[in-house]
Amino acid sequence: MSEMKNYVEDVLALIKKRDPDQVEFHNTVKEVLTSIVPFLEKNPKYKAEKMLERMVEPDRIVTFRVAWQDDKNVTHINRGYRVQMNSAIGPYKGGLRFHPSVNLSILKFLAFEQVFKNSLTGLPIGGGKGGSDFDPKGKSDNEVMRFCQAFMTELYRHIGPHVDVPAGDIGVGGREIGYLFGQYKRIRDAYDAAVLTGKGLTYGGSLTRTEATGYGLLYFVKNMLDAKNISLKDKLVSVSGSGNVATYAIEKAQEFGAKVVTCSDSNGYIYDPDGIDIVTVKKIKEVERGRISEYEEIHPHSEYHEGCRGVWDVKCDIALPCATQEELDLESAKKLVGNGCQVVGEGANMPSTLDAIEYFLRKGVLFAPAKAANAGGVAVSALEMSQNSERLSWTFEQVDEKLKDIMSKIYQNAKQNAEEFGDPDNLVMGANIAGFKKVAEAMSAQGIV
Ligand code: NDP
Ligand code: 2IT
Repeated sequence: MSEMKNYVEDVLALIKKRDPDQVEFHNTVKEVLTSIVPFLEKNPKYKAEKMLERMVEPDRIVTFRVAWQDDKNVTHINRGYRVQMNSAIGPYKGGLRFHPSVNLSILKFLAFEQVFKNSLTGLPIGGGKGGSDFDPKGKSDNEVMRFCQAFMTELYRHIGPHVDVPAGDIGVGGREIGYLFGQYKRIRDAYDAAVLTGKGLTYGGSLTRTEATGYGLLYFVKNMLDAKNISLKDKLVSVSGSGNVATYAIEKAQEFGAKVVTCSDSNGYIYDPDGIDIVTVKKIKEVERGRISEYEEIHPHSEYHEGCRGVWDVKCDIALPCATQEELDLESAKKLVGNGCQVVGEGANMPSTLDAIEYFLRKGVLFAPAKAANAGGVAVSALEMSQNSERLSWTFEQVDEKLKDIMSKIYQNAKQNAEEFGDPDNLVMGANIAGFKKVAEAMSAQGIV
């Protein structure tokens, strides 16, 4: 084994020894580190500087108690977290996730991904992630508000426009950001607009932020397909999820002329042979906060199937996993490829398992990895921070143009690095090297920290 492969293996062994239960974190670190070996071989100084050991250890982790009362005055206790992973190139930046599955392993994996994703955007943002095991499902608006206020009552002391800027993720959308912002403002007694992104348009939010991740995913996939002279027009697309990312991925895929035939939630999936009706999805999920099974009642020709993994059994040309981590395993990957799928674009964070990614690459599937393909959301978050600093609001078209440009640059950067390091279609390696390079250079320049 080469010296750098050994180095990577040693660091992977170290994180497993330190935190044996953090499987999601181990998986994402393995994906990144094993793919940057060719870069490390050309830049041996990073081994001498113990760069990998430094990068896998968060700057700091905050965990705290969140006590709140439901509408019946019953007290509940949840756990809150913020993982401040790396601030080499800017203030910590990354979403908050409210979901019962949230734990330190999941947040460390998300924060680690975020560091390199944010680096790829070309904008000055470091990486972090946070959240809680609170489940917003079935809670009243008032309960969500009280939870958000209790959460921010502790979080506020750890964040700030130049320190750490949270945003949304699973279970945290415009409603939650509004309640969080209100509480921050009340405690600080100052209007620090850029302390959170994904804000409402009436109080410092950016146009296009809601659409940015889904639209950005399609801009990235289009760049990847254009380079191969493949058109999105009339392609059959399977999307998983029906939340923020999935909704706007479906909308943009349809604008590009593709036919999206599926969407899903954690209970099951919809197959609509006529193409998913995005107005219905928005009505069910954004307005009524309902379940995707209701789609079938409105469109009786469609089919609802229990079990979300079945979504990958549907024949498609392009698969866009936009729900959650490790939702697409090797078995699903084999089904997709067996049914003729040639393109995978990751809207969610780490939706494909490591063996699924390896299989896609081996089979010549054009694969757009999450940290590059879904970076549009955080990129527009950074543009929201810029607008807040300027005290100006840009138009939808202005922000959308910048988003397109950023996604195209991310694609080119990943592609160039894939070519330079000898595996031209391997955008996993290309994106990881491109993202790593900037953070490593910045850390190196700042001394031993
Ligand atoms: P939302 O909360 O808006 O939607 C999440 C969707 O995924 C819902 O349809 C949800 O279904 C489904 N889902 C959640 N957990 C599971 C699960 N365990 N199994 C199956 N389905 C599940 O979140 P987002 O759309 O914002 O986030 C989706 C993904 O995209 C996440 O991986 C997130 O980290 C990533 N992402 C988000 C960005 C953003 O700007 N929002 C930016 C970049 C990445 P249900 O209603 O049943 O829970
Ligand atoms: O995973 C992600 O990039 C996000 N959830 C968006 C983070 C942000 O700060 O906008």
